[in-house]
Amino acid sequence: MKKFLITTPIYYPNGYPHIGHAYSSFIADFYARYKRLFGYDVKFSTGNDENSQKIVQQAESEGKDVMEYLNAMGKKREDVRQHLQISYTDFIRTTQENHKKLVQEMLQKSYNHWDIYEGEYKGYYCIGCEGFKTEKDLIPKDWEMVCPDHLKKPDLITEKNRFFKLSKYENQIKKFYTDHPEFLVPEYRYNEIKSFVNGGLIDFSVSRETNKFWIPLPFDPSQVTYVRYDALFNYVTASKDAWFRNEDTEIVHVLGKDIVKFHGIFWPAMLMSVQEKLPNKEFITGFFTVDGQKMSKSLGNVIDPVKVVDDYDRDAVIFNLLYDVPIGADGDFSVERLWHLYESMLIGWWGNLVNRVTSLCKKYGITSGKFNKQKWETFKEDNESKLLHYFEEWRDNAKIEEQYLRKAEIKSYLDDRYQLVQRANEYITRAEPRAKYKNDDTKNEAIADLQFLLYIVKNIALISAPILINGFKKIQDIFGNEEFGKIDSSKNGNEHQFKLVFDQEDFTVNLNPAIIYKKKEE
Ligand code: ME8
Repeated sequence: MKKFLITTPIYYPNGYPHIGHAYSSFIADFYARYKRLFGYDVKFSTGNDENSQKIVQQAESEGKDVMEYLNAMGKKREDVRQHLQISYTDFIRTTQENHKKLVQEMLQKSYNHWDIYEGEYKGYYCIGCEGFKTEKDLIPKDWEMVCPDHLKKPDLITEKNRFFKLSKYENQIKKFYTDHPEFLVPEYRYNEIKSFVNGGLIDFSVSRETNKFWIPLPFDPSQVTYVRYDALFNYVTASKDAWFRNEDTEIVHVLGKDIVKFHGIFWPAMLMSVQEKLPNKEFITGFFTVDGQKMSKSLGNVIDPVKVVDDYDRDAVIFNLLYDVPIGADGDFSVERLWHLYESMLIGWWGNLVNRVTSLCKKYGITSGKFNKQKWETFKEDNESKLLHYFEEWRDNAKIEEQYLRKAEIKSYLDDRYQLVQRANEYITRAEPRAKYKNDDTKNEAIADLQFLLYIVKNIALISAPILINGFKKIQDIFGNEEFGKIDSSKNGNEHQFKLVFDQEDFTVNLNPAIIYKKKEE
């Protein structure tokens, strides 16, 4: 079985996750579910980045013991991700023993390859970024030079550090980029990274002497790893077997534009140094603002994903985030927009279609869905949806991969799916099954149209299975078809079921019509 590993960044647990954190997790979740349905053995890792100075500060400011604080946050975040139905298989906390051990192993390997050396670091360190800064990284504010992201003056430090020889890998990295033209998506981010590398790479610090809480270097226990080094290796901790031992594993990282240099440049070099396999792909997301402003505690505009999922539906939130913004671009989140999309697209188009078709079928005692070649030709006519052309051969995963997934074109996947939904709505309006059913001459035609529409609804629902997961579950209940009811995108091993149901051109139903998305009371 082909193996697939998808990851989210591991988030700093110095606060509660917001809608931006949910965004990257939702994207990874879509991929994990999709790949499971198409027969991959999926590992999906996420977690908390705990070896960070700002966590120590946060715990201290709350008067808590650091480990106690981390345990509470770890539990809270895992609960949030479960609440959002993120189908991860591994939740990594970087204070866990196997991670520490692995990081030490990796450091030792790089050290043995002469890639880590001692030096003195004199310069700025921004705790917000957990990163070293040069003068040219800073911007002026109130007569001081500050970090552009955190608007705080970084600490000026002088200390003994160990450095990683990034410069040694410059040519190898360039070659890797040439050999893997689609490694980083979207392309404009890849171009930025390439031109950064063309500007010349300088070695970076991987350890500090200050904090005794972090992971000691095996070859110099007076030093502890710098968080950017240890955090990246969480991906290996999560998947040691799949990653290390299986050359065929497809590895995909999802991350935000804020950490693209670490993932696009440092990470490949670190892996080259320890002679491990490199990821196949990195999807770089943009950032969300809220009502046009950066999310911040002081502005009080931080969106809690749990609350919006409870207020609307998980399907509405994921749909809003992925439908409105192509992967890579920045976006804006607003509750008005969420409400609008929920009402118009989920309830108006999709929910209504399912309800119209299944209620009429139930009313007229129809107990089967049927494909019909002639009706299919009418349905297809003038339809622009690319998905339509793949609809007939949906099980040909390669085409969908090629068209949508390879370049993270999730927005167009949803757009094209919506064209099918619209088409089906138009079809039922034009077919006038209610009127035709009343007339003996046209009654059979009405029945055939509705049977055909049941087939269409079934397959559009299957296309939505990895994304509109709550609606999908409800449709499974409505259909009352045993095989259909068994499909579950949160678990490996469903592919036979999925194919079987997709291919069913004549199937029985035991309809139990219900509303899939409830109107929200204002
Ligand atoms: O950087 N819009 O953790 P972090 C969209 N621990 N996505 C957002 C976002 C927003 N407004 N805000 C955050 C770290 N994100 C490190 C990562 S990985 C080895 C170490 C998402 O808690 C986005 O994916 O600051 C970003 O890369 C990630 O959260 C950063 O989370």
